[in-house]
Amino acid sequence: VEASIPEPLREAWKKHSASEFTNKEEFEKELVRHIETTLARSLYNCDELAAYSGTALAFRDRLIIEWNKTQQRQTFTDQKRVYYLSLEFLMGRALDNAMLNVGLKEAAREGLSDLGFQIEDVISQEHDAALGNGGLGRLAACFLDSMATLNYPAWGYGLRYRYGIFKQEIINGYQVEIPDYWLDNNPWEFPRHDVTVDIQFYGNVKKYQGENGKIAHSWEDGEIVQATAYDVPIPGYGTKTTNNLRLWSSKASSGEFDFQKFNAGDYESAVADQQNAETISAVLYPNDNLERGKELRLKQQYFWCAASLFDIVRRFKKTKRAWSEFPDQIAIQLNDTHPTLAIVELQRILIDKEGLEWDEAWNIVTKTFAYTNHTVLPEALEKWSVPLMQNLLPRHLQIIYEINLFFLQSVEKRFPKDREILSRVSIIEESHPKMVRMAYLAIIGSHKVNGVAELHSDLLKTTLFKDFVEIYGVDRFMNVTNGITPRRWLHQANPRLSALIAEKLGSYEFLKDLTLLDKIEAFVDDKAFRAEWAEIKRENKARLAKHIKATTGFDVNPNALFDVQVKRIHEYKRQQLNIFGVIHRYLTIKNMTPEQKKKVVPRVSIFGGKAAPGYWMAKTIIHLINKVAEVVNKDPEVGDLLKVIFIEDYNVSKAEIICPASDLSEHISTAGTEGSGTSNMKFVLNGGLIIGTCDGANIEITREIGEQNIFLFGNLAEDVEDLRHRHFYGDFKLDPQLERVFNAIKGNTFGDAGDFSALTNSIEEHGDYYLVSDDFNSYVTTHDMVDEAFLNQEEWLAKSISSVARMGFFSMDRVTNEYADSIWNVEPLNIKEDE
Ligand code: Z15
Repeated sequence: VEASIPEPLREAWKKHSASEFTNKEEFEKELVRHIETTLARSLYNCDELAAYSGTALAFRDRLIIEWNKTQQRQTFTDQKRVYYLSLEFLMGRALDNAMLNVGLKEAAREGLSDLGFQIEDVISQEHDAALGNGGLGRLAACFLDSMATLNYPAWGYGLRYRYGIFKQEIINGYQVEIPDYWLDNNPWEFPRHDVTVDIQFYGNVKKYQGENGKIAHSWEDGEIVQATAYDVPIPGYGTKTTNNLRLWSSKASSGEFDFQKFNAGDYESAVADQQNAETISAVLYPNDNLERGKELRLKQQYFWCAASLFDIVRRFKKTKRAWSEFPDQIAIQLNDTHPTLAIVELQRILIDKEGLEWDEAWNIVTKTFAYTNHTVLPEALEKWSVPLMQNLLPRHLQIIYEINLFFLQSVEKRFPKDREILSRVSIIEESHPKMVRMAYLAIIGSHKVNGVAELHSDLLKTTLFKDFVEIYGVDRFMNVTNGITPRRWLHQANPRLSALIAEKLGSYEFLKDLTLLDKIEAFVDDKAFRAEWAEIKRENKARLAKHIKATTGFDVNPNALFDVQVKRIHEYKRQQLNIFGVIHRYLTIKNMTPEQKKKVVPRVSIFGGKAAPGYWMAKTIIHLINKVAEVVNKDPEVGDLLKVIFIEDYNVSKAEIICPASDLSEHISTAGTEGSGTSNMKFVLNGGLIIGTCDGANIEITREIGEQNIFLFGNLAEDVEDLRHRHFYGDFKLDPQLERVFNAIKGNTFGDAGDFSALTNSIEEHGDYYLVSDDFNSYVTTHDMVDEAFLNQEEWLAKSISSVARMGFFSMDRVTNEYADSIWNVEPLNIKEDE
């Protein structure tokens, strides 16, 4: 059916086309209209939540107009598009971002004030969109922001989880998980009930004689679940481009199936089918850097990949181009191995549905896909059991075996004398049960594979993917060091710092070209500038102190050194090292004379982060932090010299308060374990210094800002294997200062020592895999150097300013352009004012 209005009628249409508000007056009019009509409220009945909804609806209207124009223009010019497939998008709040991007936050501030509201209170009504776990999900969100800002024709594809990452409460020192139901009254999504795809599961494969006598395959029977599209507009900063994030929601297929059962009186089973289908998009798996091989997770992956591929292929087919042009029109980026089934699904569509020859199809597939790896941790690498896949996706398993066969044949031809290489690189691991190695499949099905920081990409090439470098050559493997969007992580989170920089540089242009920041280094000795810089940090710390008081009841002194570690709780990220260091500090202070105490730099040790619900050791670390806080914070011998704070429910909007308020932040993973880390960049960009290991992007941060501006410590990645090996053979001696810490824990200083024995045992008895003891001395002496440096506030300030000045490299825009040039081969498309 043609849905387009015929030419002669379009004049009438255009005359009434929606228009955009552009100033305070027009904003107020839109706000009141939405409150009085869309929301059916009035000035006698308007709380902050209603003011939020009205404001969001007003800004949403603006975004929608730009979004429509962008999509029309992108369709019309029909140039190459990027599709970013990610199982996680950790978006945070949308309203503040929308206001800043369209340049009308000040108009909204004044308008809201005229009508009786404070803009900050209105903004904070919004519920975070938390469809992600940590770094990987937030990176996807930064990608969307940057691709829109740089005018790339790009879509995100993800799952519309009914429940995002759980909300965390701390009760008696323990983490408790609360479901995060976030969808009620979400103004930012548009259900597309007309955009649906039927997704098949289970069933079996039939062979038949195709038209030209060839053997063909069809996947029959099984179950059908329906995917419905929900679209979220993604505005760029200072541009008309508004891209699309399409999230799929599952429900029972609107088939006769349920009705038959229903009519036959089998109500229960009809309803059960319904619930079963809805379960697919019900909840985000709350593991970060861990894959557990559950069937529902595989269902989520296939459901989302198949719906997205169907949508992409449908859009391509409308252009009536030849299949060979597919990779010239479409680039698909795989965010980790989670979407690897998309490779198999495209191959299946091309050979089973569209009748292409295997080789022709495979050539298209490999030119289309590229894969980003985010970790070398073995427990995070996805493997799916062959029997599981055989049952759920029988045709896909056949195709995987076929891909593997052709691949292994080519390897055998090239390395005829190497007996072991075939079993090493086979997609199928010959274990019991057999497993499908998704990373290998992703490499074989892609034309480019990248890691997320230099060390990480080097490790990929020399360890995990070594054989594949031999097979495909080193050019298939590359590094693109991660970045962050300066819009959210500087301008939005730290408006005063952003304004100060803009004042010195003469404009906000640096938000679009972050390398311009280097010009503020010229002001490093400017007295007034320095004073202002220091005052902004103080104000940000006072704001965090207020938040801490309101949420934990503890008073913290904004003049103390704020030492922050916020990220997912994981043994490899070593929050245990941090809390042991805090205990060490506590014990040291308690042994001091009053004279010695006068020289101590007061500290607030701030922690935040979620543990995966089934990760016992991570939960034990949270418990210990909270128990230490209880003891330390009420110890009169310590007073203001040390406070320990655990901030509940760390998420994107809390990060926006915390990052601008740190003096020092901790990025202390065991060397060689963190892919990149991205909060390290956020903290430095906000004028905080960091203490860190030579790991992930800490290394490039050091290169950019200079060794004198960072506190590095600990063993190097190249020495980790050897140390672990030595521990394994009994060559282990607990660091004496750490021993003092353990003795305090074992003496029940922080409650029942039995609660923490797993933690101390993992170090003393089980080989200290993460090298906590090996790095402890280096860690505490480096913290002493931090204190020393903090005493000289003028020096500290200079470090802070020149670090920020040199952070240009870590803009997400640099990252996006690198992907665009060296992986996607796409060009920006400007959306003009008059279209
Ligand atoms: C995740 O958040 C990351 C890697 C993963 O493999 C999974 Cl499953 C989740 C993180 C890395 O740990 C972190 O170092 C990196 O900065 C981030 O991805 C973005 O690349």
